[in-house]
Amino acid sequence: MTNLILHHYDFSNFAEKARLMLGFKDLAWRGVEQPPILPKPDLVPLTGGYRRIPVLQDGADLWCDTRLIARELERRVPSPTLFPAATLGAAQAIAWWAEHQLMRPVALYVSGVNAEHMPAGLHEDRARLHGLPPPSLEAVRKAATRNLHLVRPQIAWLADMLKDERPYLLGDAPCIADFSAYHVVWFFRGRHIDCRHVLEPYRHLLAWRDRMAAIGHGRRTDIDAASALAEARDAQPAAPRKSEPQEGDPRPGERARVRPGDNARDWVEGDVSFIDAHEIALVREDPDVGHVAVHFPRLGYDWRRV
Ligand SMILES: N[C@@H](CCC(=O)N[C@@H](CS)C(=O)NCC(=O)O)C(=O)O
Repeated sequence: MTNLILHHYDFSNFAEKARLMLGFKDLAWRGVEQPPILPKPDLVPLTGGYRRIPVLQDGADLWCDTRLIARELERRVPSPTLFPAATLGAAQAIAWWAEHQLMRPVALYVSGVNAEHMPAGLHEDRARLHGLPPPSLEAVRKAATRNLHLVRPQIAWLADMLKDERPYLLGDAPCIADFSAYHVVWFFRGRHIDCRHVLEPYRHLLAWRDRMAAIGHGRRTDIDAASALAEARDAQPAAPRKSEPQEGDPRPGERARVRPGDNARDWVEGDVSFIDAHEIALVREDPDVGHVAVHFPRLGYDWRRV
């Protein structure tokens, strides 16, 4: 019996990163299928407004964002490590680039090619997320070609990293750089129209992709959302570790709100229960699930005192 629950949906690439990290750590976990667009009535009571996928749950603790999920899994299962000391700086810089520069043009390219085959409402939902009006199918389709020109040179960078036949981006073992780049490459399989031909010129890249896929998803079973909500309701947030606030940070017990620093508009509000240079956790009370602790990474997120 495992306590870990992953809120995800099958075609989410960030969820694929989380599933693969769970496999790398040889963990058993339970999956809850969440909708890919709003409303998300079985997720928002847990997170207090954070809507992205995936979210990791253990009882009344929720970890938002795969960057923090990676750290939490590493804390629980240090070996094999996602963060080898020798390549830590390069690995995190590559991970940040892959998810913050490479991912969006890949998403727009693949979604554009598959414009007619995406789930109903997805284009509108994502446009709203970016503060844009609903796009026409024609506009979504046109974005594919424009973004392919941004995708190609960056895919070539990845291929160049692997040209000397090293098994993984930074050496003999997979690290966080591989997981963060892999899920972007995974997305090329598209939904209906396969986009993997873009990768075909790169033999070593394809071999790396297959090695990463072979890591697998660990031991997965599926449960329904009601069971996950009940587990949160029946639990209390775990006792927090000792906080190490930086200058200007809110202290444990202070009220604060947090949201992703890019285009998300919904703040999550609560009492700070833990804070250090990497993580901020807020305890909030929800009418459906009682007290829950919602953990966010620091980098890429904004916070305000309330
Ligand atoms: N930085 C986040 C990004 C997560 C993300 O953007 N996930 C996409 C799905 S792959 C998402 O949730 N999009 C909006 C939505 O599904 O509501 C992470 O690493 O978890």
